[in-house]
Amino acid sequence: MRQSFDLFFVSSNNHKYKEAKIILDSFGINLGFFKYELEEIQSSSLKEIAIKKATNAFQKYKKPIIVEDDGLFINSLSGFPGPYSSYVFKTIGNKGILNLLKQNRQAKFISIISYCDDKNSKSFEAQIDGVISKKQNGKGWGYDPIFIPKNSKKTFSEISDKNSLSHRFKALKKFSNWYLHKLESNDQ
Ligand code: ITT
Repeated sequence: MRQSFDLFFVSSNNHKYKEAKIILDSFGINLGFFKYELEEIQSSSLKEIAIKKATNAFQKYKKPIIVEDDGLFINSLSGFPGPYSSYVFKTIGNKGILNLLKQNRQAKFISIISYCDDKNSKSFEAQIDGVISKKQNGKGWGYDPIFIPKNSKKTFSEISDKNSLSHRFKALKKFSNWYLHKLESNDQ
């Protein structure tokens, strides 16, 4: 039997979808997946990149969709890798990042969730502060083995509650508040 979804997540990244699905399930939103690598514009603004990805995704699938653009911003590297996080992970990876850092290890993850349908285009931004660990700890995906969220001693890879405190959780929570309200108003 085919399942029917309220909303679709468009991304090339299975990890992002899996986390988004768990988070939105907890708000009662049933999230489907279109696995597709959307073209990314060159921009220093995550929001601009996310909005463009969302518009393109809606034009392609003609269904209510969300996309997400993330960046890891490291203070002592003036915000690098920021909007280039995906490319930097694929090239120098966590080892390369660790080699670049000295004392100041402050960093933050930012998530932008962009929604698009035939009437609306909306974006929601959230961040989580933290530090970059001295070595890789745990077996998570992406930068999880080197990112320690504020008030924790463990990396994202080592904690069990990442999905209730991450940048993704916070941005999706803002999105859900808006989206569920929109559905309610449409029903009246
Ligand atoms: P899209 O197809 O959705 O664009 P992507 O992997 O290219 O997938 P981004 O452009 O948003 O996604 O890249 C951000 C990169 O930052 C991503 O590839 C990961 O390496 C990393 N990243 C983002 N969120 C993360 C998280 O929660 N934990 C670990 N790494 C994360």
